[in-house]
Amino acid sequence: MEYQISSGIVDSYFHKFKKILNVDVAIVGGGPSGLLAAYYLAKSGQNVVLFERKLAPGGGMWGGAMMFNEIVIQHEALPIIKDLGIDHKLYTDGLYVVDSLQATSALIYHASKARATLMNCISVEDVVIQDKRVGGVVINWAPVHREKLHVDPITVVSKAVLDATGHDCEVARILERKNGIKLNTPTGSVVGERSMSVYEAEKTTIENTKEIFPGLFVSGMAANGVSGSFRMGPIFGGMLLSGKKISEIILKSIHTLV
Ligand code: 48F
Repeated sequence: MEYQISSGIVDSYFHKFKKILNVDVAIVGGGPSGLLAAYYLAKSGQNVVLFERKLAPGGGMWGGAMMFNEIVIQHEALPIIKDLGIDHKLYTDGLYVVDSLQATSALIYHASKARATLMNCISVEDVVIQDKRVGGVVINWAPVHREKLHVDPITVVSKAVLDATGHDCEVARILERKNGIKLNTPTGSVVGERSMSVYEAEKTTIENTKEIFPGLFVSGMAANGVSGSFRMGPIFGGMLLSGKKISEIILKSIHTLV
């Protein structure tokens, strides 16, 4: 019995790992925008992997606001909430309140059920450059980074990479720092996020959701971060709409590659 349990896990894990070494889309970061992009892309038949360095994907959605486990969604994002079967209550003026634990677990469940492969405890530390475009990611165990162990990584190739790393815009920063290239942002570099301005931030999150370098796409707070827009705190409609928008942009881009 002990042997079967261990070998079942090892066989199944490495089968899964092999499948994600060459994918259509590699998503970095399991916050709301990354998870929703994973859901829509997988649903439309793409081979998708999402890497999250923490034990649980979900990013900043679990914690609501100051650990009050409720979040707010504006009416524009209601079709997505309904699509995922998440309970919602109208509070005022087109703003709905949602239980943050139910919303986050629904995003994880639906992405996984649509057959996106979710890989936790893995950090993306670099990108692959092929033919002057981003063609994949370089990964390692998150504890290897935390312990600063000198261990070489593994490479995953993909047709598209999505930076959904939130406030830190980690993938875009690595690409820029290591390669001296120009990004499709107002300054050509990662501008960095500005202070709180909810209305403006929700609007620009969607506007800034785009391809910023051939093969590298941004969504969610990373989209606002690279283009120097504002933060918005515990309202999540922009994150969801950004995740949906980037899935459509990536799909189009993959079709033009073929
Ligand atoms: O920050 P996060 O939730 O991303 P998001 O989709 O949503 C932002 C909101 O949660 C909130 C907000 C809006 O209301 O302001 O902050 O933009 O999730 C990003 C995830 O990426 C993981 C990180 O642990 C988090 O769960 N992550 C970041 N860098 C890496 C990474 C990396 N290099 N490799 C793997 N995971």
